[in-house]
Amino acid sequence: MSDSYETIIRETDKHGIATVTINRPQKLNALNSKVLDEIKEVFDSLKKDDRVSAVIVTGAGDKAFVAGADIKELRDLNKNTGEEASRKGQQIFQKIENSRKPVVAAVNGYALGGGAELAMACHLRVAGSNAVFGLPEVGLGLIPGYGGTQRLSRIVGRAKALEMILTGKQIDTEQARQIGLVNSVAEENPVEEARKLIQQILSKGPLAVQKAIEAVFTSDKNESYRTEAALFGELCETEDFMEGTAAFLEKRKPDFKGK
Ligand code: CO8
Repeated sequence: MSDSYETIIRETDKHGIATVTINRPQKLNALNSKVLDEIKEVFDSLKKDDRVSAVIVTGAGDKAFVAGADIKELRDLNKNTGEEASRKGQQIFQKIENSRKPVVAAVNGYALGGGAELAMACHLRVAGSNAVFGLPEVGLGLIPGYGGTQRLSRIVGRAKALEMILTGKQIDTEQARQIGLVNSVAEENPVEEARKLIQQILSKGPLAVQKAIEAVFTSDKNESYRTEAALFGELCETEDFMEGTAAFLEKRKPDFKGK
């Protein structure tokens, strides 16, 4: 079965494993409002679809999983709309995490900023040898705003999370595996590796699998996500944010003033 969206491809195989492919390869699958709306739509529909038992999320093309939120769209945000946009994205990503059907990210290239946050909202992550993870937001005068400050700390621990968030540095597949950001590394195709992992899970008691996911995520608190969104919004009113995003679009180094 295959459904098509404007920026997403949704397919389901005979085992009930759905694949959601973010499909904007010319912009390295960057998350604009349309993509986010369609991620919400597709996860609402997957939840209701009894033929679907598990989901793989991946990116179109051979270069990127998702290279982040669309920086061009970020430029127009102010304090209020920035906070709102962050909350909206957080709520969409929470839909993924709240899925009781296992969701595995198959990371095939750049997973930066919002892209890394999307991968972290999935329950498990499989990476190809060309995967690159990073939270480059501070280089744009921003912070992660789709739950990354919370999820990265939970997945890899606060010290490693802080190091990645404060330096904005990129790490490769092997480094991501070493710190536990990636569950397994695909020799060849990460989608096929994700499928194998899911097949192991689907051979277990389906109700137990659902309850296990629910139990593992039960301690996550909403308040910390609200704080992240409010801080993200505050930064949208700074000169550093205007400079950081302008510098990216003009393909130059930013000149931050701390204002
Ligand atoms: N947004 C918009 N366009 C993008 C993005 C992006 N995040 N990433 C890549 N593109 C575009 C480029 O502008 C380029 O477009 P064009 O061909 O029209 O110039 C095209 O994709 C191809 O990219 P490059 O030419 O840059 O490809 P390279 O191979 O030279 O570089 C990189 C690949 C290193 C991945 C580079 O594209 C890059 O650094 N991208 C941006 C990465 C980044 O900073 N991501 C974080 C964005 S901020 C974020 O995600 C915040 C999340 C929280 C938001 C919360 C509320 C809204």
